[in-house]
Amino acid sequence: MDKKMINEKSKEEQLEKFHEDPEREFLTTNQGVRVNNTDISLKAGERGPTLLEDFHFREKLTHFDHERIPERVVHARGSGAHGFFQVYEPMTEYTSAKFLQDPNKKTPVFVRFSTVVGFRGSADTVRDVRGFAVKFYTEDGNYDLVGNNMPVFFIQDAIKFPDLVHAIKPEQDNQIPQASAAHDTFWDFVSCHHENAHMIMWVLSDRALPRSYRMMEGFGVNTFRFVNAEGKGRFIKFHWKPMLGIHSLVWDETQKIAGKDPDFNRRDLWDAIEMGAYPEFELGVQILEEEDEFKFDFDILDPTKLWPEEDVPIKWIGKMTLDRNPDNFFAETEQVAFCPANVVPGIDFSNDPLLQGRLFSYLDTQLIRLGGPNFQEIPVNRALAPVANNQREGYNRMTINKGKTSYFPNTVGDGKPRPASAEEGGYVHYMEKVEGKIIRSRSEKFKDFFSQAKLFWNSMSQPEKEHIIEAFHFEIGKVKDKKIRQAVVDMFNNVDGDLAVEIAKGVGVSAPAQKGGSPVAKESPNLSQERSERNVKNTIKTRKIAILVADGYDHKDLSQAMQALEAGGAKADIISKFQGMLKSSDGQEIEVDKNYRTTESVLYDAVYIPGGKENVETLKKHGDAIHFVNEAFRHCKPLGATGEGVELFKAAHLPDIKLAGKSSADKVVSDKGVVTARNEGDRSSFNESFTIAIAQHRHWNREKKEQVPA
Ligand code: HDE
Repeated sequence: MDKKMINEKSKEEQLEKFHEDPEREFLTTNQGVRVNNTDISLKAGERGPTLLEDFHFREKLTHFDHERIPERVVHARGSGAHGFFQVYEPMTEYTSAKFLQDPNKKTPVFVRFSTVVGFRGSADTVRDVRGFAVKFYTEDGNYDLVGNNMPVFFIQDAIKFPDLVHAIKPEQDNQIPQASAAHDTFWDFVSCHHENAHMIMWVLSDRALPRSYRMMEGFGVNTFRFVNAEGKGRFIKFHWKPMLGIHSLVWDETQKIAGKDPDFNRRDLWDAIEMGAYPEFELGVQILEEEDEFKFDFDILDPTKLWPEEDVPIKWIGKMTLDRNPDNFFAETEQVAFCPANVVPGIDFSNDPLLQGRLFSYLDTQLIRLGGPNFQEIPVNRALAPVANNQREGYNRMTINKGKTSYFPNTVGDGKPRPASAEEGGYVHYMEKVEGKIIRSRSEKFKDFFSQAKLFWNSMSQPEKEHIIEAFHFEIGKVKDKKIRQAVVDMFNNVDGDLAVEIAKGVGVSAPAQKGGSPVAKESPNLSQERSERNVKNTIKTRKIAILVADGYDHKDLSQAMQALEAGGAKADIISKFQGMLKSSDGQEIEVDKNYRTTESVLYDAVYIPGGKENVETLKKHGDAIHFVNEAFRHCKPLGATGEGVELFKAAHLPDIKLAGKSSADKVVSDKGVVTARNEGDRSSFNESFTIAIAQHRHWNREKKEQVPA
């Protein structure tokens, strides 16, 4: 492919060459021979043994027997999507990377989102870090930005990674528990490594329970470098910001979804792209001049630290749009191979000791996972930039290298392919001056484990703090060994004394003898999802709304609400006791999308009940409908009802909620995310208020929700 011709369609066109046509009429063997029977094996007599000469039978079974490859050591469970990236303005001052120069250029990307701990078939909504890996197919070669949805990491040095992963994965004797950190070995590891403290705060926060892959931030975590054409380098950190805002599920809900729809996040990503609601993320960079390297009270090479935005602002430099689902999960999402060492001219590494280890590990793991050194020839991994070198042979080599030479320098092959100078686009490593004794040690600033954990804690809103305490109660409550529980309480006493007391209260061990805590008083509100100024809370785009209906519903109510929801880009489902058609009070009909057996309130963002006397009388008798409303209320979701629909909320006994009464003075009542209107004239202002409530996502101010029987 001509380097200059790369556009957002280039990768799709390259992949097309490898597509098999599903329309083909005849079944064949792998040799292209038409098969005449694929149901009955060849036998010696009707009741006799199967014959070895049945080549089709043997080939079919042999292929099947070899269909599995090892899952990823970590990040085994994931979902992928194709898309493109566009920079906002030339970044020439900072980097020579070509895909960051021309705002008219659309560089194809493939993204894989993942959980970390669970096996390939585990549930999506577990408490975990999410992977956020992006492969840019640039004209200079592939660039992989292999990040997570949290800006820091557990450990400071890659040499500890096998210990961390062994501790957090299911325990080695009985392989329990699946996709969960809530067990002895993990918390034993944590309490033996206080450098985990900051990351644990993130993992126990709502960040670990994203509502959608489309609604979470992404971070490059490690410190990288931008290098411009003059060779000037600057330290950078990468950020991704979701255009739909940053939203989470609540813990109880995630547990239920894990059973009701273990593919929740995968389905959400797939459906959004199929619907044409393409997920979008802005790419941001924090840029730090080299002379400022030692300006901070943390070491900028320490991956357990973030750069507070108040000190180093984020510059938003471009946007990524995901607009195409993969054609084949295995071929693309499973076989894609990311590697932080895949960089292009203009992007370089730092001496972050975690990054340095990562630069080795990814290529190494692909060699076994994808069966040898030729995995970059797998279609999804192929560069769009031309590839030419003297690497040859190995398992499954696809390229047929022509000519005689496979060495350099040569005269036989006209000296080609030859190294390129910097001007010709050759990658030149950043010329950093390095000096030091060979030593196993880290710099002094790496040893401050608690300041940023406290910064994170200070930055949380009250409900977010409560969620973190509840998460500690779950995670540490599951630890059998009291010694470990106590060690965790004592460890977090170094972060915040009150937090340690609250943790101890829930897990049956002593509060610390002396209340401790880090002296840090600073806050960084953008670390909070609730307080972040860049969180988007003015759209209901792609939110899922459950509408509970029975025969005799008020047609006008229902159609007006549906119109308003759909106009805002939300997706409404009609839910009833049985699937089939429902009749309104004036004889209109509507088709039911789901019955109470096939869906649940946990799968929706909000619930709406239309009017209609008969409708509501029936709903009141359905335990499922009452439970649906109660559960949504308990999970702090927006609820809306019009006309007689308000009666269902009364029957559900929502504590301390003001509902619209019959007097016209009441009009639309919006109380803690519960929006109600009785009179017909108030429908449009109801729709407006309900939309605002949905855009808020969750209403944490329902103090008495614990009294709800859901
Ligand atoms: Fe990874 N990581 N990692 N990691 N990582 C892998 O590579 C590793 C780390 C991340 O969707 C593995 O192909 C080491 C931080 C993502 O395919 C493996 C260390 C961050 C993915 C590996 C880390 C990540 C991986 C397993 C510590 C955020 C999934 C399979 C030094 C910046 C990519 C594979 C995908 C996958 C090694 C820490 C992100 C074993 C040694 C920090 C998103 O190579």
